[in-house]
Amino acid sequence: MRHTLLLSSILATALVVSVNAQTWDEMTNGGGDAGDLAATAQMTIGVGPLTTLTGDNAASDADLFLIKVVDPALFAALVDTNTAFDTQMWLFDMNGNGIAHNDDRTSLFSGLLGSDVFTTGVNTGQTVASRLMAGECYILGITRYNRDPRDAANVRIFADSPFSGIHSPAQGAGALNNWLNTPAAGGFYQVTMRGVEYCQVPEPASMIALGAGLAGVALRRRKK
Ligand SMILES: [Ca+2]
Ligand SMILES: [Ca+2]
Ligand SMILES: [Ca+2]
Repeated sequence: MRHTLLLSSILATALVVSVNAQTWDEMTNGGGDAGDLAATAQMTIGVGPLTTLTGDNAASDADLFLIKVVDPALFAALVDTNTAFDTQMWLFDMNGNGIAHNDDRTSLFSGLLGSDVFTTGVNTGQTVASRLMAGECYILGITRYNRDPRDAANVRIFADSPFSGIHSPAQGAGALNNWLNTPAAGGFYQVTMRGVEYCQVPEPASMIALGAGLAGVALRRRKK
């Protein structure tokens, strides 16, 4: 009985730690480069709100992450000004179909809000929120200017300008297939988000394994 209580409290502690972290780093949490295409997008795993995303932009890189939008109206993804380069931001569905793009929101840093109204493309005049469903996972991508996504026919998925525009997909554009242009490495980037959670909640088995690991630590400490 005491063991059950101990394990329960450890699991509760592990959950609280996960909720408080609220961050995802491409290397620390993801273990390496976030993929450049829909099939290799990096899964974010955790419990509760995901508020900060960090990573490293290599030469000719695109970093795609799977995130869950839980509140389309509140949705925000804003590149922080501590980022080292001229960013571009991309939002795709799970199959790589374009949803939204911005290049320069604040100075050269990108950002998208649920309340933004599209200024180009097939959804001109609609809000970004109207293209999102609560509880669905989407692909959020970061590239350095001017690495741009194209479909299998090498058609640009979004308009390239104006740079301040909120772009929806171009008429007839297909899903993400390749990236155009080859910028030098950009380095560190950070994105602050609202209305977003981790795409995947940890498996119960891994939570129990984590609890068991912590229990082992607790037992070893008690023996001293
Ligand atoms: Ca990448
Ligand atoms: Ca930019
Ligand atoms: Ca561009």
